[in-house]
Amino acid sequence: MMLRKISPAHPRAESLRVRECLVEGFEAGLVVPEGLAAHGRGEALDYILGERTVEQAKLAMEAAVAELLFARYPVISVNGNVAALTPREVVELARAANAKLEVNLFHGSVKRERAIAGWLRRHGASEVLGVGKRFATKIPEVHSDRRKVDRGGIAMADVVLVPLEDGDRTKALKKLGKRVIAVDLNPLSRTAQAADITIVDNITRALPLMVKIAGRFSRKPREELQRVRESFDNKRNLREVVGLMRERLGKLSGVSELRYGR
Ligand code: PTJ
Repeated sequence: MMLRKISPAHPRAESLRVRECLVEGFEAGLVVPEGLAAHGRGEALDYILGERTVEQAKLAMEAAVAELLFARYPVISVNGNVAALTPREVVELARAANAKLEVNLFHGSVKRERAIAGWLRRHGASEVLGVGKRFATKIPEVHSDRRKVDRGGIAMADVVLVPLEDGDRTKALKKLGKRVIAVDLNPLSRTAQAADITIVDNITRALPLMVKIAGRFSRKPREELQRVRESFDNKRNLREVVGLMRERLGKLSGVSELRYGR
C-alpha cells in the first residue's frame, strides 16, 4: 500500500492520514465498506474525548497487558480495520505478550483472510491463524461469521484481545469462560460493557502504547502483574470515561448542568 500524500501542515493531518490508511486498506482488499462507516463512528466519539489518551485508558491498557502476560494462552483477534490501521503494532504486541494472532472477520471471506494474513506477515508475523477452513471450528453462540474460530487459536485461548469488535461475540466468549479485552472508542457499546477490560481509546494510539507497556511489564514478577489486573474495575473505569465526555461537552457548550424550562 502506498499512502497518498497529506500535507503535515493541514490542521487535521493525523486524522486524514488515519483515514487514508483505511481507504488504502479498502482498495487493497483488507477492509470492508462497513469498516469505513465503523471508523466514522469511532472518529465522532474520539472527537468528544478530545482525541487524546485519557488516564482511564492508560489504566485499562496496563490491566490489559498484565492480563495478556499472565495468560496461559493469549490470542489477539485481527479484523480488516485493525490490519489496515496498526499492522506493525499488532504484530509487535503479539510478540511482546507471547500471544497468537488470529484473523477473525465479521464479514467473513477466505480471500480477505488470506490478504490480511499476508499483510501481517509482511509486517513481521511468523504465524497467522484463522485462515481458511482447515483448522476451523465454530462457536454456536455467535450469530455472525465471527463464529468461525481457529482450533489452535481463539477456541483454545484463555484471554482474547478483540479490538473494534461488534456486539455479541464478547458475550459468547465470556460464556465460554474466556477473559475478554476490548479496544473501543464507544464506552456504551455492548462490547465495551461486556468485556472484562475495555480500553476506550483510538486503536492508533492504544496499540503503540500497549507495546511499550508490554516491554516494561515483561520484566515484572507475576505477583505484580496479578496485582495490576486484580485492582482494575472495568465498570468504574467506563463510568469515569462517560463522565469525562460529559464534562468536556459541558465545558465546550458553556453549560455544565442542563436546566429545562425557566
Ligand atoms: O473486518 P470485519 O469484517 O471483521 O469488520 C470490521 C468492522 C469494524 C466493520 C466490524 O467489526 C463492525 O461492524 O464493528 P462495529 O459493530 O461497527 O463496532 C466497531 C466499534 O469500534 C464501534 O463501537 C466504533 O466506535 C469502534 N471504533 C471504530 N474505529 C475505531 C474504534 N475504536 C477504536 N479505534 C478506532 N479507530
